[in-house]
Amino acid sequence: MNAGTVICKEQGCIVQSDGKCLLNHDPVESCPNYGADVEDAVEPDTEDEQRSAPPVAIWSSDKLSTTGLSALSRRRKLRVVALVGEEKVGKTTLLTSIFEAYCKGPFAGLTFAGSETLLAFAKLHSFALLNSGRLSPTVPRTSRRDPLSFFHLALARSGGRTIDLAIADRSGETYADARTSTDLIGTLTEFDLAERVCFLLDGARLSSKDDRTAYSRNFRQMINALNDNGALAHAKAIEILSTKLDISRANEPADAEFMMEYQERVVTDFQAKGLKMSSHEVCALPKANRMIGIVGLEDLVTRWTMPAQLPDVAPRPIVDAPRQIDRIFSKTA
Ligand SMILES: Nc1nc2c(ncn2[C@@H]2O[C@H](COP(=O)(O)OP(=O)(O)OP(=O)(O)O)[C@@H](O)[C@H]2O)c(=O)[nH]1
Ligand SMILES: [Mg+2]
Repeated sequence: MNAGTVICKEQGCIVQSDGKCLLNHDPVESCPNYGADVEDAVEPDTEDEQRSAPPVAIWSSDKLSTTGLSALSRRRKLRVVALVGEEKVGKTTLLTSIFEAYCKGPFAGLTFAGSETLLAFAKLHSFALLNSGRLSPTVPRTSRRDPLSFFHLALARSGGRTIDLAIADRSGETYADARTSTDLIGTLTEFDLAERVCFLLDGARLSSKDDRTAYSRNFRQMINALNDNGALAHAKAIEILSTKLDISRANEPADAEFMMEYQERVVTDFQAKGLKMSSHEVCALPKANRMIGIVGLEDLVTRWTMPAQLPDVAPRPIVDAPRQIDRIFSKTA
């Protein structure tokens, strides 16, 4: 106990220093003034004042909520990427693999320059480490109860310019629900924030003869539902990322052909509907065949961090302009 802390209400009693009751109570605890609430009786010292000051928020470095993201977006210019797909397609694994690539050093021509969600990344990454005691690397399932969360990565180019990525992750069940109950689509705020939407297509399920019919129908249905309800209207780019190449490549060539054709058909159909869609293959965690290695991650990071296209500000020629200068300009333009 601090020698200066007053513990008795009786004026002039210094029991806290000499251990004796001024009113001669023995033991001192039997004195009605001893240990009474002395807060009002004494002037708060600076330490007490500091203790009663409002708490200072410390950045937890855990995953960001939508509110946290909006606070960060006031400090940094963020590029938001939404990872969309049904459960166990590999959304969380993909973002963990990107983080892991930067743990090893520069990747895709960029260097790790910080993260506001370092703890969240480290928590996921720990499941892939040998000292986790697991026989095979994994990530924990994203629960339906978990709200939408964002992971932040600041990546620096050699020239010094930094690009801030915010990658959105949520449970696959929520997307599966939104596919059938389209009134839920309005609650999926990632589509309002994301400039890039990535639909993850499970290569393992698509290349399996048993699963592919229902799965390929559901996948299209999800994009259709989101598009028809305006969720994809803000996206500048939409990607189909077919995952788990290590499993799909192990299947027969006819299955691989089916996958390729399916992806091409989906891209062509949605491009015809006006979506800026492209398709790519990724393998973020080649558990089934390590020989395949990590595939498509470098290209993916390059696309996500590509310099933004500058808007075309060249003046448009004016047809049948009344002014001579405009007519000359329309000939040269
Ligand atoms: N073989 C293989 N397995 C993978 C790959 N990517 C992810 N997985 C596995 O697929 C399972 C699901 O991966 P998650 O990243 O949790 O999938 P998710 O889309 O986040 O799933 P939810 O959290 O349920 O929405 C895990 O066991 C991963 O280890 C891959 O490229 N190859
Ligand atoms: Mg997940």
